[in-house]
Amino acid sequence: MTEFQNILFEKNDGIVFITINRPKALNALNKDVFDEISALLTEIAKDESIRVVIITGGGDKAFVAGADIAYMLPMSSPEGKAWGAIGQGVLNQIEKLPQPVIAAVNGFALGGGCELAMACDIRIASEKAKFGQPEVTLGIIPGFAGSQRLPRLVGKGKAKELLLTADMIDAQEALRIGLVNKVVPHEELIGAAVEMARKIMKHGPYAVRLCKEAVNVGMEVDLETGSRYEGTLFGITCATHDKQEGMSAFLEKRKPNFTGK
Ligand code: DAK
Repeated sequence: MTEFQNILFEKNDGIVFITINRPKALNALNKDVFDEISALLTEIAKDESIRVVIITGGGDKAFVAGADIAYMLPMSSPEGKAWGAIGQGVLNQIEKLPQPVIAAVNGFALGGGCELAMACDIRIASEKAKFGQPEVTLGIIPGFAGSQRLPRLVGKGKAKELLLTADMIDAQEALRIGLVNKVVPHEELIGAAVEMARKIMKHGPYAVRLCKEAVNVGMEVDLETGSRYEGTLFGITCATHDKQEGMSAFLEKRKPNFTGK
């Protein structure tokens, strides 16, 4: 894969680690960062040997402290709209990636950083992590769908409170309101993300992909339409080798050997 300036990536045993790496600016997001993440995700989506992606932040302070404020300061209205489309596009790419994506939130996840974490399938937070949508303190509103994903995760009332007060919350509060799945000691963060990745990787890769898709699609439509969609995907799994293997293994009291076919 290509060399990058703003992100690091490493592939190990079916897991790809992406590190947003601009620690001097607390990993703030600009177009270059998004272009690099997008190019890497395009490659990852095509690579069936990659089973889970883990995203974290470089340095010891931040996951991502937001969109880059210096980059946004001179933006005109059309430029701001275009910038929003770039960020939303990459976050949608994360959400729709065939493989599950885990955010390992190692510090500040503010503004665009919180939005990035919310686009991931699962969020594991270090006990040092802090979350917030401080856009209104800058005279703007979220632009990478934070006003849309936050209420879907924590409910309308809590989302409005966080968006309107710009309060920064700690990892335990994020856990309490359902913004993160798990909080772990800081030094155990990557280990916890890998442990969860390995748990997912034990299962049929194709089934895992379709499960992610069923939830993503179902959350945006009514229950009946979502259930019908789930039924279609279930039907597809019935045609797979992995379904034969998984069910035979259960009946034969052995571990399944899934191939993703
Ligand atoms: N952008 C640029 N630089 C940042 C940054 C950011 N978001 N956050 C931190 N930095 C830089 C600081 O300027 C500082 O740089 P130097 O002065 O060393 O050159 C360096 O990182 C270290 O930061 P601090 O010195 O401030 O570190 P502290 O530990 O004192 O404070 C902090 C950490 C995270 C509490 C603080 O840095 C902070 O409040 N940062 C800003 C957080 C923030 O407001 N984030 C939200 C950004 S707004 C849209 C599209 C996108 C968005 C909105 C609309 N449209 C298209 C409509 C998204 C908006 C955002 O994300």
